[in-house]
Amino acid sequence: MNAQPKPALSPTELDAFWMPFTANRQFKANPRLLARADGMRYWTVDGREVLDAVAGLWCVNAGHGRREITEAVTQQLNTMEFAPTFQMGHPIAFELANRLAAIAPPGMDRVFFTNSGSESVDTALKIAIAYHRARGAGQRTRLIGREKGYHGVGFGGMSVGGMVNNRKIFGSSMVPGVDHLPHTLDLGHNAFSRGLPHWGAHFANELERLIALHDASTIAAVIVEPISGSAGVILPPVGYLKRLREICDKNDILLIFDEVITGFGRTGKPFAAQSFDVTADLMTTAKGLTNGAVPMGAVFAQRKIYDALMQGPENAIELFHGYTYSAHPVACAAALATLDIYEREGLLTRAATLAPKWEDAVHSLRGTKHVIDVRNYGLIAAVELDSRAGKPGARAFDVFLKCFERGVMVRQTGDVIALSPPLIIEEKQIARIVETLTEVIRDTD
Ligand code: PXG
Repeated sequence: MNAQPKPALSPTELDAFWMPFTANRQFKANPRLLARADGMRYWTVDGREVLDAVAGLWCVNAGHGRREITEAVTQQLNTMEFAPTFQMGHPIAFELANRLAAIAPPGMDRVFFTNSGSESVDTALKIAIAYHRARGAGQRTRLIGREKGYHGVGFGGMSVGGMVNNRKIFGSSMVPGVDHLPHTLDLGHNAFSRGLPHWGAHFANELERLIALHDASTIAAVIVEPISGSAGVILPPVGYLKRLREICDKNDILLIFDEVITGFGRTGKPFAAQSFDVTADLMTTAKGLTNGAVPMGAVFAQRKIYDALMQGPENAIELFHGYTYSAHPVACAAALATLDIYEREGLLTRAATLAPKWEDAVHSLRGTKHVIDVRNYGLIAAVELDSRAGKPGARAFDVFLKCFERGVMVRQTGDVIALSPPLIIEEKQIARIVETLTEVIRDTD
């Protein structure tokens, strides 16, 4: 099926939209415009088909154009387009929270709704601080993130994040009292590991060093992505997350897993916490929650956290936090329809079934010119290229462009090509992605 070609936009028509995380001038000189999507594919405005190897931006886990979601959203818009959730409620918000609690890691059965991953992160950080205060430990306000971490772009998420370009120009505006663990990427020890690397669990012990420096009594929470996405797919060494959990437990520090990209089936279980058998105290999600169809995020909390905050007079608001669009009815309808699809089609565990084929396919890139590492887990992979002298990121950007020209959409970050296809992917499409990538890398200087 071909999309109807649409007239191209003239250069001046591209001016007004200040594009996010984009080289605006470069893009506008040679725009890549998408017009339509279905299943595993996009079509460009000029009708060219592009295989989606990144689920949009790690969010369209059930593939594009899911009619059930469209219908649920349409029906909700026709019934009640908006309802407040401050001192009011609407039934499907409660239904969705219950459905999410049922697939969550053990004990995480309280759900706070947001509209994005960034809002989920800032919400979780605030809940962590409020929790300690409610228990009489109001001095626990320090937050610990990790180098190369990405937790969105709010002030809280930026501060605990560890990607230099996202931080350096806002340096003096960071949330105070934040420190960072070292990242766990080490090509010297772990290049071309299949699945989780076996070397590096000891990086978790750095948390003890930070505790010795700041004292546990000042630390509210540690936030990490179980698998980092934006920094170029960094996997936790075997035993690393368990060790973090132990140190947090010993010191009464909350552990927050940022599962914005790992949530909803990406790792082969509903959440990475379940794949790695480590449960956090708070868990941030977004993206796959609605299959990307409507913006929505959700923070999952252990019941003990919710209960600790349910104190004071009954008429008192317990947590002064929330968004006009928390549990927006249209987003709730999209999320419920999405969960129905995930469950009916077994998508929350399909990545585990496909993972061995995916792993073999992506590791076939080992030995290709420029390739210095391949990393994978579930339906995630990264191919790291050596950088051109003095031009970090340039080679991978060329690869990204050429893949797009040859009909495959990948993501580039630094000199890493990241892959995170919709969970409905078929084996022949895995082969197509890897063949295209191999050819393109071979053809790139
Ligand atoms: N936490 C994590 C772990 C994320 O990956 C966010 C928070 C922020 O979510 P919002 O919805 O506010 O953007 C993210 C977002 C990429 C890529 O290609 C990753 C994200 C966004 C855009 C691109 O790796 N992650």
